[in-house]
Amino acid sequence: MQPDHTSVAIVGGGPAGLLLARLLHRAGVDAVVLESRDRAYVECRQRAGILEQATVDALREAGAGARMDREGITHDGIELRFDRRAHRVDFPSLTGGRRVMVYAQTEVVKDLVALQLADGGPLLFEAEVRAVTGADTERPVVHYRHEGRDHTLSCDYVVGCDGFHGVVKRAVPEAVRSTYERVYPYSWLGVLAEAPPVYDELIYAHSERGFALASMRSPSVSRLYLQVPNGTDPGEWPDARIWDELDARLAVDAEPGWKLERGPITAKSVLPMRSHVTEPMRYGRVLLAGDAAHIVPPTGAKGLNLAAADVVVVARALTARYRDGSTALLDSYSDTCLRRVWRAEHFSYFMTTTLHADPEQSPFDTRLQLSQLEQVSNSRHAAAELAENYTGLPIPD
Ligand code: RFL
Ligand code: PHB
Repeated sequence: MQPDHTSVAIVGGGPAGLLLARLLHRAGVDAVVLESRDRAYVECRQRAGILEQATVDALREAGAGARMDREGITHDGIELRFDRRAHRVDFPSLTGGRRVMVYAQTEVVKDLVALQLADGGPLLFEAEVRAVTGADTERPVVHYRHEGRDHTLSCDYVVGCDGFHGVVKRAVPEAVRSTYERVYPYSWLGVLAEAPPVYDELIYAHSERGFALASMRSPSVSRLYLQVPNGTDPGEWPDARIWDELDARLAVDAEPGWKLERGPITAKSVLPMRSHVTEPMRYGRVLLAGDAAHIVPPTGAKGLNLAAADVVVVARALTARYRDGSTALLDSYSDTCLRRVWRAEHFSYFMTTTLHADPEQSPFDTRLQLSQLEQVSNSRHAAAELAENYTGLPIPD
């Protein structure tokens, strides 16, 4: 049965849309989630891996904390490698006790889908939203296609959680919509490998050969990334070339002959790097959240966390609206989120441009990067700034 009316229509069943659905369900607000892809696709899309404390708290509040608390791995820092040296940034001592958790986006999505389906919460897969009309009226309408037929869903509010290529942002008229964008001159080759993680925390490496990141999914699965030129075909990177390049970019003088433990590579993909913000994040009865409104390059591990923070703010605003008729939080939604979004945009840009080798880069630029990384190693203030941004700012009340 396709519902034809609800209080809140949520477009997109990624982490933002699913988390919002659970938070609204807990607050007793009706919502329907429309997701264009099928369940298996949504659950297996390989993306982010690091959760900030505020995201962990939101998942617990949504009732989705049980498996995360059992299987997630708490990390107290990251290692920076540059100039063939390693420097660890210790989060708790620099931030008054903050940490991050390694728990993959695939698992977050699986947990949220299972919860939503377990109590019959409306979640339609393969329901592709084509347009939203009436954004500036009291009864916006979502037009979607499901099982070969066109349908409409009328509602009080539409929340566009439909990612960067989503359609909901088109409901904001061009005359009021501003976009800000930067495209980076490099991409990441991301691989999953059945090999134990290199180290018990993440390693972010600057090298003249380009950036490398060693992350993990579990005690036996590594997630590894290499900077590659835009337009790279993953076929140009046979497994041995990937391992050799990781060895070279992660090498430090203190451990001569050090090599990663190799294992079968089970997935390979290339991801372009882009920063993008759409403003405002609300127009009339339409709100944008997560990648639908902003994306960051993944170097700061912020994408999923920003999406979670947005929907926490949306959920509070809609809960207040349905509980006591107050629209104050809806009115301030865009400004509240954009302040946090721009901080994360800056941090992601900083991490990206400090750690990657721009193809146009001069030796002067490389010296500046190394000086910046030295500063993080030598100055408690610089390290604390990095740690504070990496572990994430609190979500404002
Ligand atoms: P998502 O996850 O893109 O979910 C949007 C959902 O909307 C659906 N959709 C529609 N549904 C109905 N009708 C339509 N017309 C629709 N159009 C789209 C889509 O099928 C999808 O299910 O956005 P959300 O929920 O805002 O979550 C954001 C995060 O997914 C994202 O910020 C991060 O994954 C970004 N990101 C990474 N972040 C990190 O912090 N670390 C990473 O390593 C990392 N890797 C990545 C990433 C993003 C990637 N993308 C988007 C290309 C790797 C990739 C490949
Ligand atoms: C990941 O584990 O996929 C990951 C971790 C940290 C990042 C980006 C990606 O900055």
